[in-house]
Amino acid sequence: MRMTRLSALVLAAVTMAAAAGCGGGGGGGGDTGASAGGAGAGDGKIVMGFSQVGAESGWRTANTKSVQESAKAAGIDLKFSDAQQKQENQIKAIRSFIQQKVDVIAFSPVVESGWDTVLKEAKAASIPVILTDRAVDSPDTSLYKTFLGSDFVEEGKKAGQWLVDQYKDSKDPVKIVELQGTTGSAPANDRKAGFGEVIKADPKFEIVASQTGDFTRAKGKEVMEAFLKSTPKIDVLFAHNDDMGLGAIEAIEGAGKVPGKDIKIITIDAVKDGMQALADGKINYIVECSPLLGPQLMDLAKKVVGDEQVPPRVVTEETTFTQEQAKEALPSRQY
Ligand code: GZL
Repeated sequence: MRMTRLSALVLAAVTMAAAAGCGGGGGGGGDTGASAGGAGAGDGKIVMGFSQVGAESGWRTANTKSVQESAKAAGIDLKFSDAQQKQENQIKAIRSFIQQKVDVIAFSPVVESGWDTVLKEAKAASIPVILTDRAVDSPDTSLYKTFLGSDFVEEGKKAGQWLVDQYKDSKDPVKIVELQGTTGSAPANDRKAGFGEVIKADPKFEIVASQTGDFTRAKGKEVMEAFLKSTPKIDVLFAHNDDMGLGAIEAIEGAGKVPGKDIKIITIDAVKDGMQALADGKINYIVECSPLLGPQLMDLAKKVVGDEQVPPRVVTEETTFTQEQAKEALPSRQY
């Protein structure tokens, strides 16, 4: 029987559809969610679930912009969640990404501990996880493919070394107050450790007060006001990020003192507002912590989804700035 043209076309269409369904190349990708487009994107695009800490600082805003712009440029479908600095919101977001069968999960853990259970759920669902910006303290490193971010201990050491160099010819006591980042976060723990390790070499350095300002300008101002009331003599402020340092500057000026002169200030990040204060002489030294992690994150995601090997640790490149260097660098700063 001669097959009519219509029957032949119908048969061809049915055959092609069946082949596509078996290959799992499109949406669904079976129940592992591991193939491209695992979250039903249907268009073969990688789907990334990203849980962001929040919007607490200029650094975070720049980091979010970098991730979102890089996902778009990489053709990655980004499902973005802002946790408002709450761990329970990040855990909820990760569980939601697992339910949606995304191809890869990336997140910046607001604190180091308490992630094993939800990361084991992602592993059981065969969804690879990338840590970005901050680390977790889980001993089971099989729970994530790689950690992309700064070496916060090194950042703290750079801050401490500048202080040691500044006071190398002085014998007088140097009274330091410290504004710590978010309690329990990797940057707060490690910056404190690195700074303390360097300054302990000389007993003239003493941290007379240390408290969290939660990486925000408002809290940094509030805690610095308390330090100024309770601490008779302050020579130096070490703030774990620019935003807390900028809040502290408001408190110092409110107390009738000159920031950068009466109280030397060292901060970490090098966001635009911090660099401006450095150039204006209100901050004395800034250790850079780059938020521009987006491009590297998307490259790592493509490799991880493609089952390619990735290094377990990717450390971001960063430098330091004096007041003079800030004046030169400001015009070309991206964030
Ligand atoms: C560091 C990042 C920190 C920044 C803060 O990588 O996690 O969080 O230093 C930000 O500005 O809030």
